[in-house]
Amino acid sequence: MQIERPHPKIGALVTGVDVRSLSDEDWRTLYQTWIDSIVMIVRGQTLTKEEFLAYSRRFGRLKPHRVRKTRDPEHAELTVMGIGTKRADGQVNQAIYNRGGHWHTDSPWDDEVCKGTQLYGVAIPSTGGDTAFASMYEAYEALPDSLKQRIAGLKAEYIYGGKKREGHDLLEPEDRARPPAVYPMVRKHEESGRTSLYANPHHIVRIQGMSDADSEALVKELTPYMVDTPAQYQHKWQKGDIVIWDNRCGLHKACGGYPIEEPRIHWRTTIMQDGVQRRLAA
Ligand SMILES: O=C(O)CCC(=O)C(=O)O
Ligand SMILES: [Fe+2]
Repeated sequence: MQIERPHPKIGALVTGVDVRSLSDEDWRTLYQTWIDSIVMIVRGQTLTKEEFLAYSRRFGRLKPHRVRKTRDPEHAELTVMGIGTKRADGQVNQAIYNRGGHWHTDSPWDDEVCKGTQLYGVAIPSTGGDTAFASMYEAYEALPDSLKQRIAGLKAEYIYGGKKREGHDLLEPEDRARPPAVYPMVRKHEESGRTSLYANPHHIVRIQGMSDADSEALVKELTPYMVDTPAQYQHKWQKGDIVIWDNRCGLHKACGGYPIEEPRIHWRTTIMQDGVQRRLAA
């Protein structure tokens, strides 16, 4: 097994391993590499859905995604991304084509902490379709002390799609009115012990205890620290890549820009963190 870390702050590329037959030592190394690098690519895999699920489960408890429409019919814990980018009338279905196309963390709207997300590249377009990642440890580090003090102790509320309810047509009607989940804006990672900024510009609805205008202004002030950090990695997919990212300390976005007539298909699992309190808005 070889591990490359081209950027010291974010990203690791693992080659020369088959995740179906890992030694205990290689598994421990992989897990720690992921915690250290925020986003880890394991290249060159050939997996069935069951094998992908079994490997994903090693990282933690899997949860079926709130978007029921894109769950695999036989495996609720597996979401199939990228099916149906074109509507019957030939128009682009933006909710599918552009899914994840904003800087965000996954499932901040869930009352349970979402530890990680794992994608397996099934069909990769010839150009475009990258996924970008940014370190929220570095975003926090870069904040001026005055801003660090202003956000200390603040909590924010999140719902699926944020204020604009983007992507709500992917949700079933009964899932559209769920209460917001609450997350501290400065968080200590439960495994690395490091501090990161958690503000997720896409799914946020408000910062608690602030007027809408003040809350919006503060998120606007924080956003450049999150999205312009030099601690970024842009992944160019290859078929057979498994990419896992840590939602507790990173943002990501789908970069789009791939030909609509070419398939871009990923299998996806959502990995939850146990032993942390549920976080519903009071
Ligand atoms: O398709 C991508 O590149 C990322 C999609 C995404 O944001 C997700 O699966 O959570
Ligand atoms: Fe995402």
